[in-house]
Amino acid sequence: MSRPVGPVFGKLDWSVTPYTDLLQTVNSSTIVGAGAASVLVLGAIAAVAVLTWKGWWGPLYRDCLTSPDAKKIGIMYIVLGLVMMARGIIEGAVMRAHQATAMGTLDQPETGLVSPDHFAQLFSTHGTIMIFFVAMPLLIGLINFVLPQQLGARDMAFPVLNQVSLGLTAAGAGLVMISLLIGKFGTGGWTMYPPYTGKVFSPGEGVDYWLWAILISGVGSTLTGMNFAVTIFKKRAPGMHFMRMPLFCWTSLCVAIMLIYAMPALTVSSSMLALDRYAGFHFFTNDAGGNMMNYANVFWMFGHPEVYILILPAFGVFSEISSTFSGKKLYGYTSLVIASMSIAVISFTVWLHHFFTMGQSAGINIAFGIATMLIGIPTGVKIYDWMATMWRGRVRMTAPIVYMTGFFLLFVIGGMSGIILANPSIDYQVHNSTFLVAHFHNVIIPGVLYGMLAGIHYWFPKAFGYRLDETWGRRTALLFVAGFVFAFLPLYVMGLMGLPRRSPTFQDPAFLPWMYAAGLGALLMLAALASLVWTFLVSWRNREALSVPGGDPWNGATLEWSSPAPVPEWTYPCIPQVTDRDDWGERKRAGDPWRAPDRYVDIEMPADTPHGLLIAAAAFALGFAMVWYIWWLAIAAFLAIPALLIWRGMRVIEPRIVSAADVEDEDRRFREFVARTAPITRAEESTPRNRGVPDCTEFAG
Ligand code: HEM
Ligand SMILES: [Cu+2]
Repeated sequence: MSRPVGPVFGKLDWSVTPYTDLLQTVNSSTIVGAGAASVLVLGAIAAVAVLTWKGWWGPLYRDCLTSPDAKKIGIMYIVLGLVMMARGIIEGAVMRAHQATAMGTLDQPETGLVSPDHFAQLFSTHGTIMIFFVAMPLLIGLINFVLPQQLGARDMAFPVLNQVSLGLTAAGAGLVMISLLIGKFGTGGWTMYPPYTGKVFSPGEGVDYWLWAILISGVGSTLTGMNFAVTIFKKRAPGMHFMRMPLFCWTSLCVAIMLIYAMPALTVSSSMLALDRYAGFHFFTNDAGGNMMNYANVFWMFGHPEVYILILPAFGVFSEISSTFSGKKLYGYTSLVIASMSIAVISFTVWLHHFFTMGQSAGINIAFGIATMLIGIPTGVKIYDWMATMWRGRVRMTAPIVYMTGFFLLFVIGGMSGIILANPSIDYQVHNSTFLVAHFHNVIIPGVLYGMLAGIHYWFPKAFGYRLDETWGRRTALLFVAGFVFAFLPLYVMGLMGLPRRSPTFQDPAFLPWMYAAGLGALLMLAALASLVWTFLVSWRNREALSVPGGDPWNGATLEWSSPAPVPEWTYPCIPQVTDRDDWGERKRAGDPWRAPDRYVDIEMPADTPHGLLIAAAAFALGFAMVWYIWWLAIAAFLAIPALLIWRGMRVIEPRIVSAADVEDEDRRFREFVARTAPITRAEESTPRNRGVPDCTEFAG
């Protein structure tokens, strides 16, 4: 529907909230809609109340929101990703609940928990959130936290730009969140294909919410890619040659390069769609010479590399933990480097497999089908390398290893179904069915979700100084694995039986048992989410017993394990001189790894600044104003961004100096702690005796 545009509030009026829908018609769909909006409002009120009651506004502002420290920025990204993940998983469960109750008849197709339009909004927000505001923040956050530490650097190359990137991502997430309460989200799926999402078929604000969330956060991710790349090229510690970098740094480099080349394609396709919608262009319209295939091509030029942007950091995590938790050197380092880089490169040559059925010739389909299958080779190499790493190691079944085992079992199935889909003639049979939904969840959940959760569990002590509870950690991991099996394997079957994806209804009772199984899986996923929250809570309550000030709780080999936990803001008292791959491990082998540096110097840290926060606020205002046609606000916000940049550019910004004496003081206390603490063996790692000081003589790997 088209609304009148007022001068002050644009298209906004009181009728845009889901409460209006509820007042007009009371049914399960409007109740779910109003309920979701209420959760958002109550959650925001609760957050404000807690911050005020505890007096946390000041610390939040000073220590987090204005900090350019990559470690803190990383943690904020991860918190953002986890909050959005809660929404995404709940939406997944609501969709499963809907489909489990959605068997209609040909005369009366519309049944089930939510209305068809509401269902369409759900899969659109769910997909958008999971890709852009869960997977991306989790992996960018993890890289932010880990990469500089592993490189032996103090921070990213451009700390304030980093802050801005986080702000832009959060602004995009905020737009998707606010669409729960104000107006509606688009119904075109996470890809928002035109012409359906053009002005003619989608006149409301929904597609615009998607567009601005994507445009704003997309710029943030492009900047992040540049920041990561420059950091890797310029900020490695002396002696850290490329072939000495830990594998997680290599996969971060792949991600950086892919972000730089892939994200702009998304920005372009979204900008063109925005021009169609706002300015009457017809790039993708049905008439006047528009052609939606241009959208499909440009979008997937981003979209396919994107899925490898999502998966490669997880591959990095698995490389680290397979080696650490089996107490062995990573098998096939060079082949893993080559495999990662080949995946990054080949991933730019396969985009057409997302639309095999959209009209190109068989010859073109074959070329892209073969390119797609090729990716299986480097991926297979990796799986073998990790298995060889663990082979004959003394593998400790920690939570990260449970995730990794789940990944081994499930990801291979997902990869195989990908190879099946890569065959164009098979794709013709199952494309757009729930077979595809099963396939991509089958790679994305073991890959991204398990990988990131394994990484969070692994590096958590470095960030907060205490370990996560192992028992609950393992339970969470097992629940995520079991939940996946029930929620998604039935979708393969239903897809082969002919159920299209995104179906708000179906009429064949043969689907019902599979729908119920999938619904049970979604319940298990919800239980896993609750168990994850519980893991954090239990560990926090138990933080004294779980604390590992020694900083090396898993007897690791890479540099970040040489610092205390939690890691100080300057990370290293002196920038380390690297002489080997797995430098920290080699130092353990040589004996006396915790030797103090010869001398301490003053450390320059970037000064805190509110720029990221202000730019985020301006970007959010810009997006919101554009969605609702509030032109004055859009212009003001649009001008505010360059004004903020110029303001920063005009000022002389003094770095903050941490004096050598302070650094020495803290470092000495750390080394004294290590010296007087009894080292523990790997067998005792998950007992309360683990204080983060491992027995170095055990370090054979
Ligand atoms: C954790 C439990 C999850 C559940 C229960 C779930 C459930 C669903 C359901 C029911 C759909 C709609 C299927 C259809 O079109 O028929 C869907 C779509 C989708 N999901 Fe999930 N999902 C989960 C996790 C994830 C994760 C972790 C990601 C990515 C990181 C993800 C990404 C997507 C995407 C991209 C779509 C496609 C949206 C579209 O059609 O445009 N999901 N999911
Ligand atoms: Cu693809």
